[in-house]
This record gives sequence, C-alpha cells and structure tokens, in this order.
Amino acid sequence: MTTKERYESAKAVYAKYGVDTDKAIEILKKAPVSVHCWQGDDVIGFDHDGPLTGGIQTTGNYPGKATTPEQLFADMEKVLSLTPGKKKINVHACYAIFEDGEFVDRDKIEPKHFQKWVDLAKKYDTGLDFNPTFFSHPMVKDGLTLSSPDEATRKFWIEHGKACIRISKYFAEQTGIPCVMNIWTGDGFKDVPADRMGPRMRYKDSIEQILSEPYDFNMVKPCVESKVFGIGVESYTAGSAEFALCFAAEHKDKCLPLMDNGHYHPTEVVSDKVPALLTFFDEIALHITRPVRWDSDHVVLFDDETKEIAKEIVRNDAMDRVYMALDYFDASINRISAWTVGVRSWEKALLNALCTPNAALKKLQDENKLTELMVMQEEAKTLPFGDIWKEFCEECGVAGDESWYEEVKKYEEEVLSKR
Ligand code: RNT
Ligand code: ZN
Repeated sequence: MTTKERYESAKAVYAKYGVDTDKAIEILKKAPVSVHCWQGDDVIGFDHDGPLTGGIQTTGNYPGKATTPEQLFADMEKVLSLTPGKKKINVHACYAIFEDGEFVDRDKIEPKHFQKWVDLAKKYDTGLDFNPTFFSHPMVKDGLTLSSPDEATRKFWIEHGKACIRISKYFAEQTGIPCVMNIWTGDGFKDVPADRMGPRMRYKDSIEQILSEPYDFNMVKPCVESKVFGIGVESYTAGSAEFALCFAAEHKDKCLPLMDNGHYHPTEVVSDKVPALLTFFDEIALHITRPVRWDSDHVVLFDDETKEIAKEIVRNDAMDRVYMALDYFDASINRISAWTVGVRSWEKALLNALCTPNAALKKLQDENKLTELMVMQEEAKTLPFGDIWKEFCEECGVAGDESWYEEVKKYEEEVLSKR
C-alpha cells in the first residue's frame, strides 16, 4: 500500500472516534516549534574560546561538532531539511558573529552581530527567538550574575540583558514574528547558603531593570525560566520555581513564565503544570527536553511525558498560547541525528495529541464515566497513528520513516568526518 492508501484507511479509523486527521495535519503545519541552535556545538557559541561553564554541562565527545558559524548553519540547515512542520530558530547571545577580528563584550552586543541569523531566518521564512547568555563568561563571579552582591558584576549582566532586549526587538522587526527572549541564570550555591533571600531580591531587581528597556510586548516576549538545581549549585538556586512564577505573575504585562521540563523534582510533571499556568496566564513558554533522573538534557523522544505535555497544550486549545522551544544537548552521538530526532519527536507528540479524541474523552470525564474513560484512553494508544505521521511528513516534504538517517550518514561521511 502507498502512504496515501494507508493514510486514507487510518483516517477512517480516526473518524470513527470523531477525529479529523486532515484538520490535525493542517493545524500542525502552522504551529511554530523553536529549534535551538545549541545542539550543534555543545552550547559553546562563537564569542569565547573556553568551555561550557555555569550550572549546565554537555557530556560526550562525538566527532564532527560545528566550530564556526558556517559549519553550524550548514548543520542546522540539514536538520531543517529532515524535520517536518513550521520552525523558529532559537539563538543564544554567545552565538554572536563578529566580522574581521572585531570583538565586543556581552554588555555591548548589537543587532548587527546577529545579522547572519536574521538572514538565515529570512531564507526559511521563520521567526527567531533569543536568549541572553549568563554563563561561560569570566564575569560570572563566584557562580553569580544577576543576583551577585558585587554591583559591577550585576550591572554588567543587566546591561547584557538590556542589549538582548534590543536584539530581540530587531529580530521581531526583521521577521515580523514575535521574538521570545528567555532569561535563565545558573545563579546559586553548591553548599548551604547563609542568605537565601538577598540573592533573590537582587535577582528580582535585576530582571526588572532589564525589562525597563522599552519594547512592545506583542512583539518581544521576555520569559523567566526557573530551575531546581544545577551541577555545582546543588544546594540553592536563586531562580527557583516559586521565584520565577511569582515574578512572571507580578509582571504579567511584560513577561511570561517559562517551564523547562528538566527543571523540577523528578516526580513532578510539567504536563500537569501547563493547565495550571494556563488558568492564570494568557501565554506561557516551554523548554522541551528529556531529564533522565536529573536535568540531563537528553534528546527528546516520543515518550509518555512528552506526549502528555503535548496533549495538555492541544486539548486546552492552547497551541497559540504556548511558545514551544526545544532545549537539549547530547554530545555523545551524531549531533545532527540528535537534533533531528528531538524535533521529529516533538512534532510527533503534537500530532499524536491532535489525533487524540479529546472532546469525547473530556465528555466521559465530565459525565463521571471513569471506567469507560480508562477503556477509551487505552484504546486511543494503539490507533494507527504511524500512518498519519507518515502522511504529515510526506506532505511537508520530508521522509516519514527512518530513511532520513541515510542522509545524515552521508553528511557525516562527506562533511562532519572532515572537520
Ligand atoms: C539550563 C536551561 C537553559 C539552557 C539554555 C542553553 O538548565 O535549561 O534554558 O539549557 O539556555
Ligand atoms: Zn531550558
């Protein structure tokens, strides 16, 4: 049978459950997913020579990583060609591109240092998201940035944040698409601190100063990302869940809360937090990752929690209220494959959610038909989803099966292995 014939037969099965798969595919084609540039080079960037430091870590040294803008762009374009759906490109400030030996520090970066990223986005007719980089830099003093008691340090990072708002504005203007700008710092302490509130008061003040840089909240969407702990900061994190959520709630007219599903205690799930936040916020943002026992940032898979997060976005009719961005970095396997698997998995999770008989299931819950709900939820798991996924991929002009990997192997042989 051809993909089309299989699709038609699967479509009829779904129709029996009240699911319109044509519509699901059309909705997914329009939903932007932000693809992070940092999977390509282990979160290093171009503005410094040193390693990744400051509360996050990559592990592995698979050969062939990108070390220049040209290489990273080529790799990213390969990923874009192997993944279905609508994309945005997510850039970190440390990926500034300086021409002819020019260098400016992070407190002074300008839109022009990201012109090549803008050109890349325009080539693909996509939007850009942005992130100030509060790590891998000598001004991270004793593990602290925006919460530092040292005023010169704090000032430097506030200036960096403001510069990033200006760059985000430029991204939004140039692409015509809102730019999500995420603030995450690894600020914290390895061991029991004597003052837990001081750093948070300073952190709050610093973010407020960053957000005092003028911007149109319809076009620039600053976010605050929380975290439970990081490597080297196991005892205390200034930007805890309560801190970030309260900050966003208090500044609802100018920023959003961002949840990274690797940043909570291991039995907490972001799928349950999504509807809780949607009850109070018009918009929220997500970092989609895969924590294995901790914030390990493994490649996103089509696993239960990934599916569940997608379901909460879709069944609450919140595709246009949730900014979805991928955030993982695996340096132990072919990076292009890691990148591609993650993007495809999230697209798959969204399509799966769109093909779930959500209305019928909700009705069963509201009628307290909980036995039938369990029966139906289990049945929904084995509907012929693979045929819908294949059709979606092919309509998007990418392989619906694992044959995309042949393309990566060829690229590894011809390009990556020569680096
Ligand atoms: C780190 C945070 C943060 C980073 C990126 C690179 O734990 O998740 O979002 O992964 O900014
Ligand atoms: Zn994150």
